[in-house]
Amino acid sequence: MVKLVLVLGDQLSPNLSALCEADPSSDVVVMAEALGEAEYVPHHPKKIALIFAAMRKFADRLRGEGWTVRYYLLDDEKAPKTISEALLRTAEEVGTSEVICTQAGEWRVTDDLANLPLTVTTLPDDRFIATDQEFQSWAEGRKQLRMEYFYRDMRRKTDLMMDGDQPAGGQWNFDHDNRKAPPKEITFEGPLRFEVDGTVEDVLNLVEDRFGDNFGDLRPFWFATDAEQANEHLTHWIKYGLPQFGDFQDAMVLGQPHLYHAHIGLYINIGLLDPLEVCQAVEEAWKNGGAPINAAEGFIRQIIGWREYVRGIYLLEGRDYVNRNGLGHSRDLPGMFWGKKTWMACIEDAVGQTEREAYAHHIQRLMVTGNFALLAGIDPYQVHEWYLAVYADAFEWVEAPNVIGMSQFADGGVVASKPYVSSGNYIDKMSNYCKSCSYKVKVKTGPDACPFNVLYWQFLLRHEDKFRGNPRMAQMYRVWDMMNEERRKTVLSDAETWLARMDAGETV
Ligand code: FAD
Ligand code: DLZ
Ligand code: SF4
Repeated sequence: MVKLVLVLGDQLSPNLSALCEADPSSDVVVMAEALGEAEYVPHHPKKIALIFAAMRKFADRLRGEGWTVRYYLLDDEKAPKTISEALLRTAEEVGTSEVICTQAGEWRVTDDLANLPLTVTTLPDDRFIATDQEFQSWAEGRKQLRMEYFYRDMRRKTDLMMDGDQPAGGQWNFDHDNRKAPPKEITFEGPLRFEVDGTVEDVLNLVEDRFGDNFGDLRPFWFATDAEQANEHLTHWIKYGLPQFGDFQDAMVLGQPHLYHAHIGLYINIGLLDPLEVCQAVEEAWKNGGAPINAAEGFIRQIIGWREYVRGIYLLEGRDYVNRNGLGHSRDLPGMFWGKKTWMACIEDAVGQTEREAYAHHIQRLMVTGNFALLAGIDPYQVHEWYLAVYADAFEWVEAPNVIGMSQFADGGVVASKPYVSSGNYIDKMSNYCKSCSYKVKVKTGPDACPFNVLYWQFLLRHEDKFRGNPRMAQMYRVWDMMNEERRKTVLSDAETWLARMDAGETV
């Protein structure tokens, strides 16, 4: 019997397990631009355009390789609204009931496929380095699931940057070299930008028409949309960005969205680049003297460590993970996350570039927008939906553990051993934002005080029962305990006043 081979918008890899299992001479590939996928959160228009353009080009590539592809265009009058509908319709047309798919990246899609009245064979997604079973066995019986130990296993498994069974350079982790303050001069001009071709232009017109009101600028659109371009992008970054990637990994510079970051998550996550091959290319550059060890190790750790680890957590923790709210936060996400004016230079820059580029780098996501949402006590589900919508690389399996776990501590400490919170000091040390801010980072109370300064203490006090006993937070509570009573009262009332103004919709 003919089989349908489902290829989802983030499965655009020629060696996808479902494609490897099928027969191009008889089986039919199904791809669908589905409104349901485009609308389950209000995705950034650049993200939708990236996925649709890359899907169209991948379908052409498969046809060129001899596959029969049933591709549903979103603007077809009778376009199916969901992936399930596309499969059911094609099954009827072709006269089959058999579907092969590769495990989807989201529980939502996995469940939809499992509920189809068709025979669906699901294959593992072997584009990941760790199998589901490997992660489960690693996690079993451990009290704490710390990424660092998992990462070492992945180094051994891939043999990346290893000297026999020992890490190259005698250390597993060179993170202490990767926290330099922002550079005065930036020598990397940023990611390669690609010309809009006919396929991309068609998609841009469609996205403009159907999703033009979503938060985010569609144009100028310059992303890579096929494997060839993504590889060009990678080669360019390895040559010009990687050498300084490690040093300035945690730095933030006003008006510089990418610094030395790879801008590669979006391409890996939809299958245009293979994570292991990307790491091998980086290792090669290091071996040839094209990058220092702290840059190469730091980058490889993000991919075979963090990226694999968060996927393992997503699968392990199950469907309910995105609803966790361990700190009981319930404030609504304020307008400044959707571009409303704020006087906070750091938030304005991080949100502004998110609006323009569907991108922010890790420290902006964690220590600016994430830190703010956590300190302000925003409902973590709303924070989760925001991150899932606005970043071009956001898919729930990777976004949720980063947001619900690492950033919002809503999972009660599965991912992080303590909340990632800081006062304005950290942002001042790692960026040049505070120099141009209307607030004063050195001022601790009063109308000019940096909001992070007062919200930080209010957060610690709000959750004293949970965190005072955490040895990694003891120092913070000691500082609070040493503050005089009058000062403490002022800090707390300033925090309340500021939050009330924000909740009332004032520009803060
Ligand atoms: P680089 O800094 O150049 O890093 C290289 C690669 O390492 C990334 O492309 C990514 O594949 C991987 N990586 C680095 N850190 C992580 C991490 N914590 N988890 C998983 N992979 C990692 N990453 C996503 O891919 N999708 C998301 O939706 C996403 N949401 C995030 C939300 C929050 C609150 C935080 C704190 C982090 C999030 N991350 C997410 C992780 C990380 O911020 C992005 O992968 C990174 O910023 C992408 O930019 P880049 O490709 O320039 O990364
Ligand atoms: C994110 C996304 C979007 C916007 N559109 C589509 C689409 O039209 N068709 C499709 O197959 N996939 C799309 N995707 C990616 C899916 O949402 C993704 O496969 C699931 O979220 C699982 O990771
Ligand atoms: Fe952000 Fe505070 Fe610095 Fe302003 S002063 S940029 S609000 S950290």
